[in-house]
Amino acid sequence: MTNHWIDIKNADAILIMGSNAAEHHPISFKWVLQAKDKGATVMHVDPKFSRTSARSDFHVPLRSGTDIAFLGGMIKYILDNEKYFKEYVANYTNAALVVGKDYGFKDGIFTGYDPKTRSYDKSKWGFEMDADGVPVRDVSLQNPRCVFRLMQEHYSRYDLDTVSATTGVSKENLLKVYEAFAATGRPDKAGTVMYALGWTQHTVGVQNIRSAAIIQLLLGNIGVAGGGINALRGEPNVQGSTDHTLLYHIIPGYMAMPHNGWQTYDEYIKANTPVSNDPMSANWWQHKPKYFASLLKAWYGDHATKENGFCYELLPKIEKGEDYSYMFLFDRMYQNKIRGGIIIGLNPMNSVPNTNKVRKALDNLEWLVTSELHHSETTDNWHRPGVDPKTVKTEVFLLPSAHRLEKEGSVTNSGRWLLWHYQTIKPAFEARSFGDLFCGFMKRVQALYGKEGGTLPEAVTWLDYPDAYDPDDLCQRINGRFTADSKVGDKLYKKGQQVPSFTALKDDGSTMSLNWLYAGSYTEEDGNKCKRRSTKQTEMQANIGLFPNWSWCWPVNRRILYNRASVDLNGKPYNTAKAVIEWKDGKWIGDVPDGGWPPMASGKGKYPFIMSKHGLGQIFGPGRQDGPFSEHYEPVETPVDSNKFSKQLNSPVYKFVSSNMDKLAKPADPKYPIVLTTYSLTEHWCGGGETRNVPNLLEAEPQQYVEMSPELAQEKGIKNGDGVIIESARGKVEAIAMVTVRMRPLKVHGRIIHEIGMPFCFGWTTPGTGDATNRLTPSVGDPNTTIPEYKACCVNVRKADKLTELAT
Ligand SMILES: Nc1nc2c(c(=O)[nH]1)N[C@H]1C(S)=C(S)[C@@H](COP(=O)(O)OP(=O)(O)OC[C@H]3O[C@@H](n4cnc5c(=O)[nH]c(N)nc54)[C@H](O)[C@@H]3O)O[C@H]1N2
Ligand SMILES: Nc1nc2c(c(=O)[nH]1)N[C@H]1C(S)=C(S)[C@@H](COP(=O)(O)OP(=O)(O)OC[C@H]3O[C@@H](n4cnc5c(=O)[nH]c(N)nc54)[C@H](O)[C@@H]3O)O[C@H]1N2
Ligand SMILES: [Mo]
Repeated sequence: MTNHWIDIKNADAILIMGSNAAEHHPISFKWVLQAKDKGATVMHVDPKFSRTSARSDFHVPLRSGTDIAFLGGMIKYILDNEKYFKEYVANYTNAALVVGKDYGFKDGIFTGYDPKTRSYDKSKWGFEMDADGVPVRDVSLQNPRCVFRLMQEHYSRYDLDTVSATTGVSKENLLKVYEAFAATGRPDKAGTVMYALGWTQHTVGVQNIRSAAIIQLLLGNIGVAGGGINALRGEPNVQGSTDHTLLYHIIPGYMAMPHNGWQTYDEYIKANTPVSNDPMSANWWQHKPKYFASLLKAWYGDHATKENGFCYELLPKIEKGEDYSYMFLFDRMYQNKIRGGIIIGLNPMNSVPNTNKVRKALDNLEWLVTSELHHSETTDNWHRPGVDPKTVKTEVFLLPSAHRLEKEGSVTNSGRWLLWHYQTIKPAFEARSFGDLFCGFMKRVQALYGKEGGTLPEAVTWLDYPDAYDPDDLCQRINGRFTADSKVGDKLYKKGQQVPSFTALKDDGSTMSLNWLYAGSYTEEDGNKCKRRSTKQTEMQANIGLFPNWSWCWPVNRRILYNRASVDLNGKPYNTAKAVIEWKDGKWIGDVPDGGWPPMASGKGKYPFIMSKHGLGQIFGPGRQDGPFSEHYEPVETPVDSNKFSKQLNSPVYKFVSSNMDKLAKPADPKYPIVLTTYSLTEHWCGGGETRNVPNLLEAEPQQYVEMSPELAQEKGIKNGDGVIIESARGKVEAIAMVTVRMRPLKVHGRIIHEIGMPFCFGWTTPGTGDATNRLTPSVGDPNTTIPEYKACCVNVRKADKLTELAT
């Protein structure tokens, strides 16, 4: 989230799109309803009517996978009707920058596309630079090559008729949302966007969010109270796990994963440290070497020195351009290229797409280590239905895990707040927390490498790994310490003391930190700030509910990111009634500003979007794999055979794996004419591995079902409660028909398209409940993130003669 949970109450308009916030993020809804009570308009744009829709002012159904068409139409509406916040757009976004001559867009493809590699050469999307290497700007927005004009041209195709025919949303409904949300393009109004998987789980997932970013920048809604782009994060600590990187392509603090193209420390630093010649741009990532060197110091301790590149060369490096995310990992496993693995804290045999394939892939492992609370479809894959256990060679180790109530540590919520999670009771018997398990495990691996050597043993033996898991010590290391006596301002810090902030981190080896973004969370002065529970705040802070002394949030306890965009060039808040910061008597008051520079009018200020190279909000986003502007493409499996916006049907760069089990339906395939979307349930948790073992939750939602409209049910001769079979190009799933007006038939390309919806929480280890919905979904993903397209694929549905998976 750019903002935080409480801040939602400050919104004048709330667009909930691609999330079922009331059911899956109930904490958010307390604040949504407070805003609504004060007059905010709450809108839910979603294929399915849910409890979120019920509490919104209105629900607008759309066809899954058409959000860019919907949002592109909103961009056009804002531009045509001059609803945008002109001063903000000109001063704080890159609308005024002039784009280089190489950029162009034709027939649905941006310049720089290579059909052989299915990828773009992003250097074609650069800005024009002046003689000093500073981007050329035209704040009058008249230059025909400036971002503003190119955006106008790009989205001119997104007229109401075309958008309506693509999305299945009536023109009246489109206008209802556009008008209500665009009304926040005034300095004294704010609109917020709340999204989750309905936007991300698509082959155009990142561009869905880019569309929202463009809208929010046009309306001046970033950096302000009640505004922002707010990702409602999923698993309880998914924000923390992203920050500390349970991902293959980044390392803690959002720095790139080393690959074989960067063999030395210097090569890594050169490739990853952006340079800006613009004196107005803070270009914050110029400090990356300090954060990276401190991270290496935290990993390799005294072994890491400036002379040996802080042991950079010991780090394992991925192959440049390779994808190591689930879809690709399981594909490698399917191809017999992986011998063993550790799967802890997830149940991929239920939650990964094309489950029939991944279940088979897992059979190829010689050994598998799991740690669980229960038996799951993953731990027990070797004796799944239809498989003779004697034919499966995998040796499975199932270690008992401590439950979260038996663990202690920090949890980071969607608003980037760090909260301390206290242990309630000690783990029973041999159950261990992940930290405990891994400390013991790594110590043994280190001892083995110490004794037996091997290839590059120092990579393991030199790691500064704690002897035992101690969450308090780990939080201190995450914050970072001085590794030599150091001075910050007038204050002397001793070696071993905590760094006060990331501004104290150095690239000379005198500091270590496991995550620069968390520096400041555990200091000498204040101790562990995750534990802070003070409601003390100034009147200005209380006015918008900042609560700066309750927990701590990254970065530097800034509660609203990019908040210098909430003030004018003189530092005066655009919206005085809900000011976030203000320049008063020579200093900033309110929230922690994005850098302490004086206001821009002083001539000594900096642009507010300090994390982007040019300091400006990116309406034109040249860093993405699939284009600098968003563009509607159909999902990879689509019920239509053309794209009304261009000749290009699907994203030209979406990711996929191909094997004999990765079949896809053809566009408008008559065998699979119905759109399927999938989602979580209030009563279960994700793949259900945990909640199916909780009797009262299972009683509340006992069986696999499929939601379908009465119109579709009638067409197919299906009655509410009937057993049905849903079939895709990859598999079949049994379900009970839930015939409901919550799903609506939609008029798309001049004909009726049906969409159905299914939860994905049921699995065979809980007898009679049904089995994985993901046996239907395809292994295709977003080109930037490889998140699978769980939210849109094509299927058919028919009445079942007999059910085998479901108890009747
Ligand atoms: N009770 C409960 N809470 C949970 C979870 C749980 O399993 N149970 N899971 C947690 C996790 S890990 C996560 S990631 C989050 C998920 O939170 P959400 O993303 O809110 O949940 P989902 O149910 O996956 O999907 C959200 C909505 O997207 C809609 N949708 C589907 N396709 C599209 C589309 O193309 N466009 C648009 N606009 N909408 C679409 C669905 O109809 C659904 O209403 O919830 C978290 N909270
Ligand atoms: N079709 C479809 N598929 C989806 C999605 C969708 O919307 N549609 N959503 C996707 C999303 S957003 C997510 S996050 C994934 C979730 O996918 P998974 O992460 O695979 O699902 P969970 O059911 O949360 O699995 C967690 C497992 O960990 C166990 N567990 C719980 N606590 C602990 C613990 O403290 N220690 C250990 N060792 N184990 C524990 C539980 O018993 C459970 O078996 O699913 C994805 N898959
Ligand atoms: Mo999630």
